[in-house]
Amino acid sequence: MIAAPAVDLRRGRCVQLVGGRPEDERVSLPDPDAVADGWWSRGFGTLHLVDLDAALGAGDNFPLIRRLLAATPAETQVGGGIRDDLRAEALLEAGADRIVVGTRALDDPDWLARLAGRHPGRVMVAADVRGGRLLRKGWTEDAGIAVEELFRRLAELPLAGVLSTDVGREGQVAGIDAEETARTVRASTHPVWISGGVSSQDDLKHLERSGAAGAVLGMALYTEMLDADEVARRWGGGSRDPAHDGEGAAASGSLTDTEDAANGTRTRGER
Ligand code: AMZ
Repeated sequence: MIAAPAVDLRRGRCVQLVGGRPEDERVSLPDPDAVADGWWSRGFGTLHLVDLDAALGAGDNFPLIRRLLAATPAETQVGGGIRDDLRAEALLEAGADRIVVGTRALDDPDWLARLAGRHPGRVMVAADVRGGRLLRKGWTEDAGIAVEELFRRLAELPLAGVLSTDVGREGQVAGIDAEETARTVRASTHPVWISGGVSSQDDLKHLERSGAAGAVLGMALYTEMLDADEVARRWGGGSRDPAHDGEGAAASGSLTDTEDAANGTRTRGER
């Protein structure tokens, strides 16, 4: 299992919201480039980027995302406001390893099938859930479909995975619903990433035992409730030990990196 730090972007800053509500912004950092660099250098090999303005239909952070994708050696998944081919293709061309689609994937199964068919293994579907119901448009509207039904619809598509976010727990640092997340992992034929409320190493161990492919970490990392170095060592998906760098790069298939043991910095290799 991989743990990926969330880099949620709003008005050019890296933020953390509680429950996805823009008025409840608890973390706001002015330099997302430095944040992304920081997670990589602490040992996280995958970053989860979200354009909150685009998800909420209030502008976007596309130039910033393009810059982050160009600069980071990390594997990346990007979501938020991907509702047409233009934006989906632009993000993939800009270097996103995977794109995460929510609203349009729920509204338009044919569009999703075509997108996934063109980019097998590079599209994830976001299942943003509150009380068993799926939400759309920045978590502001009920999508009118149940999670199980969505998973049934997705079963045959060549997706990279599904990302299940427990909206009610997002930003609360109160832990996951262990039973519910295990049920979600079992319900999908695709690799399942879990997001929302992941706050402790016990949560991560539980998700790993349940068979989750990944966990997205937000508030618990930014508030240092989770020890980033410990988490990265076990679940970062890369190793800061130079002896393992070649191995990790080969396994991920998308990056080669080297670490200068003398000064502890990583240099970017070919993607
Ligand atoms: O915090 C929010 N209000 C929020 C958020 N984090 N709203 C949407 N999102 C994320 C979803 C998913 O990864 O978790 O944006 C993505 C979906 O966006 P869209 O535009 O495809 O529905």
